Amino acid sequence: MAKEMSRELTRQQYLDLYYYMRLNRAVEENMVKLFRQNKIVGGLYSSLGQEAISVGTCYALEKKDWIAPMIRNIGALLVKGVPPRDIFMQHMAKYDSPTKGRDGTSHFGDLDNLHIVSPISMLGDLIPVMTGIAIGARYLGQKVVAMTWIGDGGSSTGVFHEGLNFAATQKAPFVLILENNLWAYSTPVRRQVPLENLADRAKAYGIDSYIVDGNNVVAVYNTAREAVERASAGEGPILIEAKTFRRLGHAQHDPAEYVPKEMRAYWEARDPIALYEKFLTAEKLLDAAGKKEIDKKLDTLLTAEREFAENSPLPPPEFAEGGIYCTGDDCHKIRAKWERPIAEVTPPKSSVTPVWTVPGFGSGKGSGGAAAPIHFGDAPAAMEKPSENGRPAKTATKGTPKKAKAMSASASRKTRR
Ligand SMILES: Cc1ncc(C[n+]2csc(CCOP(=O)(O)OP(=O)(O)O)c2C)c(N)n1
Ligand SMILES: [Mg+2]
Repeated sequence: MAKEMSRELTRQQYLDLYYYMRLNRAVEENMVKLFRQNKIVGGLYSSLGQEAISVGTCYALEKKDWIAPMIRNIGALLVKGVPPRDIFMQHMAKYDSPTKGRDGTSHFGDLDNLHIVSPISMLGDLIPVMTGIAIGARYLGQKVVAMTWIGDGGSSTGVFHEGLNFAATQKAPFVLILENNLWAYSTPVRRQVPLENLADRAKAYGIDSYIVDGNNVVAVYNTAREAVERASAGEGPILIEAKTFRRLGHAQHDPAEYVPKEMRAYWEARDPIALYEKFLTAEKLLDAAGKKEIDKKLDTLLTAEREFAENSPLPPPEFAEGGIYCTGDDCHKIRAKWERPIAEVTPPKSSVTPVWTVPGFGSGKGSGGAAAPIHFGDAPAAMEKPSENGRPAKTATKGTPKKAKAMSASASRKTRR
């Protein structure tokens, strides 16, 4: 559990968390209306009751940090700075949407400015991708943290385990939020994982984890902030299990009649926004007038954003044939942003002294016929004497009996395995 759940926030931070949770909910409520008017062309997922997780975790990041949201993380997109109109237009496949109408849900990102990687539908795949972002950024000299989210169901995919293990071995500055909302489609978590706490999965990779009440936005924020600071300080990846409940079906088509009534009633009484309003009122951070002001602000904003989205045209048909293949600079201008001298990691600095050479290795037609150096393994080969610096002499093969040479080569292969 988080050590410092009582970390004090500024008044503005408390109010920001409230505003973004309300915005998250209002954007999704607007989309339900659009869906029922047949204006949303793709599937529509809901994070009702889970807003504290998307908002509290993403709010713990800085602008330079990277996220990859999943379907129930619209709140994270909003905190990162995506305008609601982009979310509306994306779902309505409008021409002015980030993907210019090519997608009907939230498969879009912003690599240049907001540092958002587009979601990948294959559950778990974002874990190795975001690990790559984290270690790639470290290589470029950037001090950033990468974050993504996964469900209880998604935590049983193979790539979840491969990815988290890879992140752990690389000590990646990466924070993984596991939203345990008790259901994966119609499968209850207890029927797919023989664990009480999914945070225990972290033990298998030797990384730290936290368990947090996913319906308490301050607890979520404090836990995420601590994890982000630790990952950023080089402690390696951290897993946070946020316990919550999926209040609606998997998507709009699913009435979720398989959810026991008592379970629903228990969680409905723990609505994260209602709980937080109580806290803010008790702490005198919000009163009726303040709440009214936020209601009005949200209403004005979302009316304008929705109107903009509705007035955006659908893409022209001929547009469908473009943008299929990357055509270089006119497709995108992604360039590595070095924040350290490239010379630090490019030859000759980064080259490795050959450990030993094997005659004939790599001496194909195109080569000069010389023995190629072998870089693998730092253990001395069985038939070679270590040199003074502890490494086998580079020229050990010269004058070595044939048999010994063969064994030397096989020893190098063995070391590699
Ligand atoms: C590898 C993979 N398998 C199956 C699916 C289909 N699928 C999409 S969402 C989902 C359920 C996910 O449940 P969970 O991870 O608990 O997330 P939640 O929907 O509860 O947020 C499934 C099976 C998928 N997208 N990817
Ligand atoms: Mg789930």
